[in-house]
Amino acid sequence: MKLIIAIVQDQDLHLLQEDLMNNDYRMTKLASTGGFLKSGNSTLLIGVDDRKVDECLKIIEENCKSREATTSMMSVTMPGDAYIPYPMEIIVGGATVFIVDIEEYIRY
Ligand code: 2BA
Repeated sequence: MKLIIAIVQDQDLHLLQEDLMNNDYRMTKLASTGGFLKSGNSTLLIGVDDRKVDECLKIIEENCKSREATTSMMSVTMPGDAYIPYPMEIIVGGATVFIVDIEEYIRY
């Protein structure tokens, strides 16, 4: 068994969860915050049989889209030590996925 940890954008969450539920996956959704943008995203914990990992990843890939985002966190140093924030375009990936081996799965 594996634990799939998928960090996804909030915009994709609803359809992704629906698709996973329709395909009989069990999951837990955690509200999370990206360390870089410091804005909200969602983390799904999905426990799956080894033979269903590929199918689950396909569902995640199909439902999660990359998007452009602008951040103004960067700054340039000007003479006199003034910091001027400037916008920076970044691409936020559709999903960041970690796959972890599960030693035991118990449901009481
Ligand atoms: P954030 O940390 O808010 O990052 C959002 C996007 O900002 C990233 O998209 C990436 O395009 C950019 N970014 C992040 N750190 C950067 C840096 N040091 N310099 C320049 N650009 C940077 P993704 O890579 O698709 O990541 C989306 C979200 O997935 C992240 O949100 C974070 O919550 C999570 N994540 C990504 N890699 C991770 C990792 N190795 N460990 C834990 N969480 C991760």
